[in-house]
Amino acid sequence: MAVTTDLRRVLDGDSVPDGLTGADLLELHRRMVLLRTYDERSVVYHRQGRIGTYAIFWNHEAIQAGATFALRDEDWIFPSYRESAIGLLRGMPPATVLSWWRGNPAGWWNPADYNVASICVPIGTHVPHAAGLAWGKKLKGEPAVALVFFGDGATSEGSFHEGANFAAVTGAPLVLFCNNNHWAISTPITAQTRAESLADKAVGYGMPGVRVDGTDVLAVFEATCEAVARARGGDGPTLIEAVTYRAAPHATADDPRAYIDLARVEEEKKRECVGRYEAYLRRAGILHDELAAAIRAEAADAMRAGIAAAEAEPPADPSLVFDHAYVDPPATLRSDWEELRRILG
Ligand SMILES: Cc1ncc(C[n+]2csc(CCOP(=O)(O)OP(=O)(O)O)c2C)c(N)n1
Ligand SMILES: [Mg+2]
Repeated sequence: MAVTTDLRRVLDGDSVPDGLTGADLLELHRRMVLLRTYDERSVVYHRQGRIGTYAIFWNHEAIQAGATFALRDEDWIFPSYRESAIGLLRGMPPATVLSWWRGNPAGWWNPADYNVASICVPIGTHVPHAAGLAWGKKLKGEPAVALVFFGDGATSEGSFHEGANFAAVTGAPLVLFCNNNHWAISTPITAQTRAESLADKAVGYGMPGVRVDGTDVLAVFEATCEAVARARGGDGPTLIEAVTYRAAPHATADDPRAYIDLARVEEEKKRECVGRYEAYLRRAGILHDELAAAIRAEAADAMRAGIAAAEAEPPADPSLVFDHAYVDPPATLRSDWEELRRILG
């Protein structure tokens, strides 16, 4: 039985992955700080009633920044709700993502503008979409690859299996990126699977499976580079399992004290990914106090401008809920809409 339990790590030493310059190392830090700031501000905005329910990704910034740094602009990203702000790393304004969480149409983007697919809330249903897009790129002879993010819980869904198998048999240039944060809301990984590692599931599809420390941004980057090179070189998909721990509630609507081991959460927070990488950069003499403060201030300014722009958007027209549901709306939908319009005055 294949058991892939070794975790790939880079940050604990002082080596630098091949091909990364000092400027690249700093850019990775800037991206992680932007994501961290987005996430922490979003929790505050939620508490202030300025955005709706929000899926927190604190301590998952290394996964998101590290994996996408291995991509080219023509490569596609398929996010789940956990990677809602991934578009920021492709130049999407914070106001767009904040508008999405405000339920405002200003938050809908054209995926082709950024090569970032819509945020997927149903668990795993975007895996076949990503496999299909990647296969299409191969059929057209275009060099682009697709990378799809999903969680440990998604590996129990049919869509994950269908997408993984489809990508394998078609040799699609796809990276299947699993964030194993040990929880699917209140379901622990021990109740999710009897497999010792999620990476081992790759064996069943005939693709490589690798396991990486998901709080080590350079290890995530390296592992993703290898998977992307395989995909682009015509050798098909790879499954990456990034091992992390969910150090925040599932979302702002969740209270994990009912099920989580709070001592473990505190332990995990001590190794949180942004601080670990910052310490590495300081050891290497690349980051110092003044620069770190400037990077944080830049991210905070972007968020302040973002929420102001999102709040300046006109409120959504309620008819939108009805407009996009059916090509040929049934009569009952029309009467529902007329009733709502009467109520709204
Ligand atoms: C098809 C489907 N079933 C159930 C849900 C409800 N649900 C929302 S989040 C979640 C847990 C998913 O856990 P995981 O895949 O580990 O991702 P994480 O939230 O940890 O990032 C579930 C079951 C859903 N959104 N979609
Ligand atoms: Mg999970």
